[in-house]
Amino acid sequence: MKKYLWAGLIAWLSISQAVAGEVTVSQAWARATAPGQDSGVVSLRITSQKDASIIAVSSAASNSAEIHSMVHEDGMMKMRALDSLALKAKQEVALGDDGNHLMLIGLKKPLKAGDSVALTLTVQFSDKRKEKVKVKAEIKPLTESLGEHTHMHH
Ligand SMILES: [Cu+2]
Repeated sequence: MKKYLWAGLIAWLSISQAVAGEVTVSQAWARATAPGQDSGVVSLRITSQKDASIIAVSSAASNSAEIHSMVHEDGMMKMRALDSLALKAKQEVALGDDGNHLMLIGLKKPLKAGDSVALTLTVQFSDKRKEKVKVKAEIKPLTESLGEHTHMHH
């Protein structure tokens, strides 16, 4: 009788752990768009407790969302869409730094400072289990140092 109780308790514990979420996102933000700009870059920091990868990004704010890396090609920096981005267990990955960034393509309306933009990251763990991670990125004012991201797409 006691054995069954323990089995039940352990099963319950593992379920509640999965629900608690093994992926945390912090410092999510995007820069406001300039007039005529139809894409935006979201910066964020993400940590997974287990080996995993981001396999998809989506946002209701844009037609599509992609993870890009910057690559040197023919002496020029170009952006390349990644199918997935690896997350090593307990290692923070910064998107928006060192070339990798998250891009909203085909914005349905401009990103305005003070608003926020919601996106969903689909993370898959090495055991094929998936977790959808909701992210709310705060939109910060546009400044002079916009970067080249938005110009290199076209
Ligand atoms: Cu990009």
